[in-house]
Amino acid sequence: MKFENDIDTLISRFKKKDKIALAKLITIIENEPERAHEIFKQFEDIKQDSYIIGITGSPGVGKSTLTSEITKRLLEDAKSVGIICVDPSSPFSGGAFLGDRVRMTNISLHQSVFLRSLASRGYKGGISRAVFDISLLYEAFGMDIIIIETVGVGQAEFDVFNLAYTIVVVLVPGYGDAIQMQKAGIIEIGDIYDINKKDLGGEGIAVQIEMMLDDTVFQSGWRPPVSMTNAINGEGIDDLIQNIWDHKEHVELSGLINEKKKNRFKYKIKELIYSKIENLISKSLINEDEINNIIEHAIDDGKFKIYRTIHNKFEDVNFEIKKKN
Ligand SMILES: Nc1nc2c(ncn2[C@@H]2O[C@H](COP(=O)(O)OP(=O)(O)OP(=O)(O)O)[C@@H](O)[C@H]2O)c(=O)[nH]1
Ligand SMILES: [Mg+2]
Repeated sequence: MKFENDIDTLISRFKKKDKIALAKLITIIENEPERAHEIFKQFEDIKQDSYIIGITGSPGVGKSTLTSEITKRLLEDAKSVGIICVDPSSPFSGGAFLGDRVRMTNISLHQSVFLRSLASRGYKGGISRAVFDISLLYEAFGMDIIIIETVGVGQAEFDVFNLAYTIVVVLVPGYGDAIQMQKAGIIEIGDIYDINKKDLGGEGIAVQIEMMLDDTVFQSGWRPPVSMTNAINGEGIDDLIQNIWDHKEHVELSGLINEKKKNRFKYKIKELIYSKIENLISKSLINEDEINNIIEHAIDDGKFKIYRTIHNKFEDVNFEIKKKN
């Protein structure tokens, strides 16, 4: 089959570090996740482990600018870098997608850098499936470092962080009350906090975070450090990178890295099962059209009658899941 050959040709070009082949394989994996295994089975002899860094924070805090500054420094150290930007076209940041492109174009032209932007919706098997598979491709390509940028709102983006080894949470001055951050759950996921746009202040929020960290018990023995950066002129970036290396060392020396690696796959397996179940449900129980049909009647029939409709429809539903041996 022609397509088979295409994959074979792409893979042999990929193994010679052809970035166009990498781009094409990513596209195949994005659009046809069920084919990913055909690609990955040809990489079984590859041992490369990339170190995976997640950078998260509200829209517009400077994640992309930081990512490109960090990448520039990594290139000076002769490291190769694969970048995945999730949801750069977020409606909150209006047009940031273009901004990402402009900011990141310079670095992404470099032979040792590859950048892929993903919208957070519209992927079969979900966004984290796509991010997981693309990160595997980057590893096979031989990237030393992988950076995943996400806006960290919504479950899908949070899930992405099961996939990274070091998570940098980026905040900016004026972001508001630290309690709000705690409520948003963002404070719990950081291994490192970075207050960007220090040219606009930021001492206040730094103190708040330090106080919050003082009140927290860290079972892993790692207390997240807090750095302050100006991503535009590069101030503080070296400190931030040092914090990343310190955390990497902690994760590696404590053996946590193996837990994190296992966790990536545990997460992957669960996700696969859930997506199979979801497929099964929408194929054989109820699809989007039927759901729309039911809610369409909710307005005419009244909100209480819909309870009866739903009850009647699903009362006798029973599932039997059989496992193939
Ligand atoms: N004053 C100041 N502006 C900054 C700094 N870092 C980034 N910016 C600006 O903040 C804006 C947003 O930067 P991005 O890097 O696109 O932010 P982001 O977090 O990637 O944004 P999204 O991907 O849309 O969530 C841009 O106009 C940057 O030039 C900084 O340290 N100081
Ligand atoms: Mg961005």
